[in-house]
Amino acid sequence: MSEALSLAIGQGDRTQAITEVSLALSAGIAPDEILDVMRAAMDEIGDAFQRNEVFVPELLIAARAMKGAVAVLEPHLIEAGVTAEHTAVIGTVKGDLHDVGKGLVAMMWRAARFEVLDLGTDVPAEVFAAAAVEHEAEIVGVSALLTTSMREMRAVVDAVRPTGVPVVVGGAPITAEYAAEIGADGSAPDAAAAVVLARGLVG
Ligand code: B1M
Repeated sequence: MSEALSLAIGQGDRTQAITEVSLALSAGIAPDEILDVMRAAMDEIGDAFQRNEVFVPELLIAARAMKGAVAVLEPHLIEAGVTAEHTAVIGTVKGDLHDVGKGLVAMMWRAARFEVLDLGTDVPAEVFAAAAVEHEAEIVGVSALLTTSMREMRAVVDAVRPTGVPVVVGGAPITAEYAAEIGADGSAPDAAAAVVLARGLVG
């Protein structure tokens, strides 16, 4: 499974990626194991991009294939029929269009019984703050994948602070030190850790 799925993501073949995920699920492979294969494939294409071996269109179609395949996995990762116990708002900062990792965090939070309002990408700080109030959120999640856009996180923390809702941050360039520096209430290196963090903050 892993080679064919990895290849399908790398080549941006959404249909094949979906087929491979369905086959892997039918073969009884654990959903989180399947997800690990897809994440590794995305890392590979990111590295190839850095070496100038692939370009933005290839990244884009790889992300589209990944999102299609994640949609097939989602119901298997989320317990059927669970009722939400907490509320959260999540989004990617202004100036940043990366949404695959943010989508995974949203999905894992839903699986952990959070009702999640996903604001999408390129979200201004004041929109996070307004949504936190409007949806009576217990936590605000902020994602950034670029060393340039991560600076926007400070604006989000500052905008949300008066609401009293805790803000957690994450994304490839984000460290615990950076989160502390901008006054965030926590950070997580991956979607599974984001669940532990969110649960800890909402009690
Ligand atoms: Co872009 N991109 N990209 N890209 N892209 C990166 C991030 C990059 C590292 C590639 C590289 O050079 N190796 C690089 C950033 C370099 C840097 O800033 N240091 C980069 C660049 C440079 C760019 C552009 C500037 C390229 C250009 O135009 N010249 C441009 C910027 C556009 C913009 O946003 N304004 C750009 C564009 C794009 C596409 C649009 C083509 C596409 C995104 C499509 C989409 O998301 N719908 C894209 C892609 C696909 C990537 C890579 C290849 C893959 C990202 C991804 O989906 N990873 C990426 C390289 C890489 O990551 N290896 C790259 C898989 C995902 C599961 O992981 O998002 O890290 P990730 O999420 C993880 C954790 O980070 C964490 O949990 C997730 C799951 O475990 N996490 C959180 C994320 N958010 C969290 C929030 C939390 C907690 C944890 O709490 C709230």
